[in-house]
Amino acid sequence: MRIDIVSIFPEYFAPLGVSLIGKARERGILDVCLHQLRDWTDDVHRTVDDTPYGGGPGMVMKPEPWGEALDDIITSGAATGQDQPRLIVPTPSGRPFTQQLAVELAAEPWLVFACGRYEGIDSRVMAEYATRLRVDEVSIGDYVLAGGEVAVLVMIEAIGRLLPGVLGNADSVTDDSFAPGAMHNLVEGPVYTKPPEWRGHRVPDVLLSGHHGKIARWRRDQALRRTHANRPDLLAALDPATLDKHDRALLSSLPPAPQETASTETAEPPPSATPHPAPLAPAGPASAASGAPEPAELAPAAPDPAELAPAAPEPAEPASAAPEPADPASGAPEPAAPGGRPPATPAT
Ligand code: JD8
Repeated sequence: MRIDIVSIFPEYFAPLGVSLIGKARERGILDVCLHQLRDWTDDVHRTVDDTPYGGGPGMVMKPEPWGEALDDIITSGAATGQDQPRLIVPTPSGRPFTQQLAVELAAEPWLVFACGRYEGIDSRVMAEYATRLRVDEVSIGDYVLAGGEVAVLVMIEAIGRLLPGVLGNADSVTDDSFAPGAMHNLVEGPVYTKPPEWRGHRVPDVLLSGHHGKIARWRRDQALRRTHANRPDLLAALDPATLDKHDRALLSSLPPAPQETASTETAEPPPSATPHPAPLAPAGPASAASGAPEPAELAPAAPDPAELAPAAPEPAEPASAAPEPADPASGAPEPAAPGGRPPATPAT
């Protein structure tokens, strides 16, 4: 698969040189081409934004640099024998990016991602390319980002791991929570590894029992409890035909109307902000519900005060004239932190 990304911050995509996606690129499964949108401007300031027609806060990305950039990129692919790409434009007003869409996009030979900033891209860009390509405006979730770059990282990780040869057989894609399979429409339960006791926390005995039937049943119970606690929306959408007698008995033993989700269709606020009791939830850090702060409210229609508002019609973000960076597949090692702590580099 070929992926082109157009952004005023191509440095944002350094993580694509690392881990699963970095390896897929080394193996030639994935070809990622980064492009600096400002390379398709012709003024000395490399201007990509202008004031919004109709007034209002912030700035809008001008159509001309996008047109020049996308025309060149599409032509370059056609020259290398590729067909027309699909154009993906992240925006909070787009259609939801789901596992189903990730699967669909993973089957495409060529994707182009257009990363907006400021108040977004002049809508005529999407209208123009929709006459030639399949264009999807897509949202990764109900919260407000400052631009499309992080959304594209999310989508490429979800798509990239579905490409043939990217995951080992041990990580088979087929048992994903949202993939078609046994735990269809349920989130996964807790997982454990050695040692059998850590800081006084025991691994549930059933997992050490070697009784495969009991283990499968216990795991399904845990998945149902967690789905009930954290994702009542998924539970409500469950096909009752996929529930056995034991499932139904378990679910009816759980308290009704658990905590609020991040759903935007909530008409009225919950009667109490108190976290639900979850009397049967497993103890320990596996319970993501406890202590979690309230999710930020989605307010995409309101002007975003968090956004850096430019005082003048100049770029709000510094016009880094940096050329597109070479793929930093391996950075310099982190310096050791004082106090003998290991560096705060997450393992992959
Ligand atoms: C692209 C500009 C910020 C958008 C004013 C400040 C996706 N799930 C998602 N949340 N936010 C985005 C997203 C936000 C973006 C851009 C994606 C380009 N912004 C603007 C309009 C309202 N804010 C996203 N996918």
